[in-house]
Formats: sequence, structure tokens, C-alpha cells
Amino acid sequence: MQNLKKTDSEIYNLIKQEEQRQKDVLEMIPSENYTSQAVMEALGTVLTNKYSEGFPKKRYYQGNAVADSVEMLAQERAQKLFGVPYANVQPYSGSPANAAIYFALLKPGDKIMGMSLSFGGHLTHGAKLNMSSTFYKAIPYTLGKDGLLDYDAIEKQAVKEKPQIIVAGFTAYPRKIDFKRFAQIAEKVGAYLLADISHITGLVVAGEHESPVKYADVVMTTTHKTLRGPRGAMIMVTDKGLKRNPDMPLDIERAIIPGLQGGPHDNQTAAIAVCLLEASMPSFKKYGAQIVKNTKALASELTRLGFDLVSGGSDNHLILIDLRSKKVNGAPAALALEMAGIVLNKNGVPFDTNPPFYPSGIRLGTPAITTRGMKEKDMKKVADWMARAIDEVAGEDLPSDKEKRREIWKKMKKEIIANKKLKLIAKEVKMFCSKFPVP
Ligand code: DSN
Repeated sequence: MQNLKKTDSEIYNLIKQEEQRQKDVLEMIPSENYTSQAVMEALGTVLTNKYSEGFPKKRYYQGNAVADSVEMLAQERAQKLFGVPYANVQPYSGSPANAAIYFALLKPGDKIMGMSLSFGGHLTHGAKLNMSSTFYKAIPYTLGKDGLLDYDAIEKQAVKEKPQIIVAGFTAYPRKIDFKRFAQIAEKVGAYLLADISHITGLVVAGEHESPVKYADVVMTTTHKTLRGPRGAMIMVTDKGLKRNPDMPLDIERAIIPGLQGGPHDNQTAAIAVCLLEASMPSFKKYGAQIVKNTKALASELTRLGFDLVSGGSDNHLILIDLRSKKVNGAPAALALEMAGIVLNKNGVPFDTNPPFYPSGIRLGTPAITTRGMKEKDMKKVADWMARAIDEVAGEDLPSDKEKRREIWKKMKKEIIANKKLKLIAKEVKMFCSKFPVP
């Protein structure tokens, strides 16, 4: 980055700081990962200079022979890897991809039935203030008391509401998803089934989670989570979807452009192609399997240390911890862990009575630390550090009164940032992390 250093030392220094931070800590936000250098290199290329509105062989501007080849390669790799007849690799990210699907398949006012945000759905699955609930009617479903999907309840609700689309896919669900059951429900009410597999794509590719391709009409995934690619997303139409609506690919293309986006980011498309190639290698299967082994090892260690895991454990890449039994709110817990070198996020738990900014839980995952080469035995250390860090803040819950909460939180933040024991853990974590190179 010598040119960047010379031209803009401020940005150069900030990027260097971030590079160091990513090396020194346990990155445990379940939607984050470390891309390969090959993906990074594809992102930082002359492809960023090109405008390619349209699709391969149907562009509005000249000079797109290479952009066509890049995009077709990405499409072909996606189709082969997921076993789908159509893949669109142009969405800038997951939110615009879901918006494009709705735009293509629904009319304003149609019903979108997705998991409620506070139970682990996504903003674009019908959350308040999101376009998915302002232009469409959101029908939120929730989890059962046990923190698991209650398919019978979802079916009952679908029969009553008759949504035009059902979204199956979550951001904080630690268990496997029964896409076959979702398909039965969607078929019963005549709804499209959208499988949003953004979180679990890498596991699907690795054979660690059943693929929704047989069951869903349309599949959306981001490319930067367990798939380990650049930021971006793909919309895939399945054979089932194509049979039901042969115009779906064209409708999706029109929804992308001119509907929602302008020119695709060709450098991003190239990087997606690279990550799809990497994901087709046998080593990626091993990676996916290790993610699940690590999560299970971490879940059992955390349980042994007295943490209350939503649904009692995990089958995938993430864990959701309900901290109410530790008498600590998710906000101070996440800050204490960050100060200890463990980066994850505060998160609501099912039936949370606390607000999203001060939720009752934390969410963590193993995709990024597995990329660094950590194994089951290392999860014991991670769990120990987590328990030590949480001990520093446990027993001091935040009050529900807004004014009092603001005051106490301000004081708590200062104390957490100054806490010497947390700093000591961060040193141990840093030393440990130095043994696991980032790609
Ligand atoms: N922000 C992502 C996550 O963390 O799950 C979802 O888009």
C-alpha cells in the first residue's frame, strides 16, 4: 500500500490500525470472516473503473467484453456450486438483494411473512421502518418458548394470513432449519418460499447444513459471511422456482436494474467468483466441518461454565447467550468482552423485554477464528476468557428506567474501559492470537 501511504497517510494509518486489530483479537461476530488474499486482490483492481449496467452480452456501455467474462464466470460457478439454473451476482449486498426479490415477485401491499427481528429475523424480513414493512405488509412469526422454530405455529399463522412470500433464514438462530417443512407450509398457502441463507451458506456448501435448493423457489445469500468472500450477495432461482414462474430470472434482473441498482461493481463480482472457486475446493468442506465442531465445543464449554445458551446449544456457526441468569445486560457484557479482546455483539434473546440497544444477550460465532486455524481444544481457552470477562460485570444489571440506565451505563462504561483484569485477558488473548495467522 505504498501509494496509499504517500497519497493519504491518514487513511493508510487507519487501515493499518484495523489490520492490527483484526490480528490481535478473537473476531467472533458470527457474520464476519477473513477473506483470502486472492479475494482482496480481486477487489483492489482496475475492474472498479468500469461501468457495466445491464447483464452479460446485454450492456448499455461499450468495452464490457472482460466484465462479461468475469460476471459469467461468477454466475457459472454459483450455479454449479449450489445446483441452481440461474444466479444473479449483482446485488451490492444482502439488503438490496432481498429488496430486489420482493420488487420482482410482489405487488405493493402484499404480505411478507418473516421471522420477527427481535427473534433473530433480519431487517429486510419485514422489520418496522424497513422498506419490507412500509411497501409491503409484514407478518412476523416468532420462536417457541424453547427458542426453537415452531413449524406448526408458523403453519397456522400462514394459513390464517395467506402471505405471498415466506422467508426462511435467520441471523441469530443456532439450530438447523427444516427447509422441507417450510416448503410444505409455503405450498399449502400458495406463497413463494425465499430461503435467506446468508448466515449458513458456507455450511450449506460444505454439506454441514441441508441445502434449501430442492425446497425454495428463490435463494438469497450474502457472500461475506461463512462463504468467506467479499461483501456482496447473490440471488438464485431454483428449478422449482423456475417451474412455478419461468419469468422469475428476468423479473429479478429488471428489479436489480433499472429497478434498484445502477452498474454492478465488477471488482466485487470478480472477488465473488474467486470466493466461489475457493468454496468449491475440498479444503472448504473441511473448513465448514471445523466451524461446526468448534461451535459445538465452545457451546458445551460455555454451558459447563454456567452460561445459559438459547435452545441449549448449537448445530451451526453461532451461539446465542441469554445473560439474564448472570444478571448482566448484553451491552456491558459485549463491551467487557471487547476490552478483553473478544469481539462479538450484544443481541436480543427470544421474548426479550429489554430494548435492542440494551438487550439481554450476546451473539457469537466461530467462522472467523476457524479461518485462523483454531480447533476444538482452543475453544476451552476462549470459553474461559469469556467467563472471566463476564465475571467482571456480572451481578450489575442495567435498570429499565431510561434516565437511570443512561447514568449507570455511563459510569459502567468508564469502569469497564479502565478495568485492569480485562486488560490482562486482552494481553493473553493477543499472545494466543499471534499463533494463528490471518490469511
Ligand atoms: N448484519 C448481519 C448480521 O450480523 O447478522 C445481517 O445482515
